[in-house]
Amino acid sequence: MFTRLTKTIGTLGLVGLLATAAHAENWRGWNIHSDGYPNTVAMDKFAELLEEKTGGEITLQMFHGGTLGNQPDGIEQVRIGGLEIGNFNLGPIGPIVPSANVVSLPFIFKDVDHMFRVLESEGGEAIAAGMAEKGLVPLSWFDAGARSFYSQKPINSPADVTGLKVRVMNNDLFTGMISALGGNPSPMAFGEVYQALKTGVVDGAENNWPSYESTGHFEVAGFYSLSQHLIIPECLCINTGTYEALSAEMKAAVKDAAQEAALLQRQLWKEREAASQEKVMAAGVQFNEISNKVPFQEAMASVYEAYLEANPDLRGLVELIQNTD
Ligand code: BDP
Repeated sequence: MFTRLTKTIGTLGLVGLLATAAHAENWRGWNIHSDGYPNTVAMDKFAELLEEKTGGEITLQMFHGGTLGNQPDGIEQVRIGGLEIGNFNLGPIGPIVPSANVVSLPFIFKDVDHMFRVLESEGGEAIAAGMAEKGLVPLSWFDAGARSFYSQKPINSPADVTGLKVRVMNNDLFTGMISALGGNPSPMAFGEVYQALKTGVVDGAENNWPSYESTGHFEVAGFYSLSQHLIIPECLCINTGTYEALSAEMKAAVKDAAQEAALLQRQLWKEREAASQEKVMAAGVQFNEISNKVPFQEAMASVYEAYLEANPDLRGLVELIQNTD
């Protein structure tokens, strides 16, 4: 009896060990971009580093190209824990997290470096805290350059936007922005924009050089006007509950992997921005610098007013960004 019990305990011990090994977590991650895009490469690198740094305790299967649904759905999935990981633009996160929406105010950042300086300051902490409360912990920040308008004619002043149907990401700040320029905003999923431009459902859209190129939008909207009206960061985000359930050691490993992936993304981003611009220009895209952006900036007063009216407590954050060098 005694021997049998010892044996049983021995077997249970082994089973216990196996159970621990099999207890490894398998995460799933959302990404909208196609193969070779800086974010896609960086997310694959993140998966690799995650496994390495957690000693195989955590693995991640990435789903690229928006195969797990459009961006608002992906955000919702990570928020509720249906998925653990996502690379998201803060544009469509803004409607859920008012503090994170500050980065979607047109012309709020002077340039990408200014944006990163803010993210690394207390401004970034306020944004991250707001996101974590709503289910999304940003583990690191990606570069998404500056977004500019493109259509079938050059845009040099707000008057050129008057009457144009322009696709925007889902966020009232962006519909407000187009309306303030006299255009007709059309919020739409990223994957639908090519057809919409091609069939004339919209006259124009706005994005950075790499997305303008990777989606083929340049084939159907051949004038790129350098308005650089939005400089919005992206996050490598994790579901808050998933992150909070980790040990301190695992949290550090996950965070490390995300930081390293972000450094890679930022480096690849710079290279891709130049390569994408070169590619579309070689394909015949006409590109114009906008010599005077002030009328565009001035037209945004109503967008800022609406944001501050809805979020009076965030005036300090807006001013902090405006006062950061
Ligand atoms: C790209 C972002 C992607 C957005 C897309 C869009 O990287 O997250 O979904 O723009 O315009 O630049 O929807």
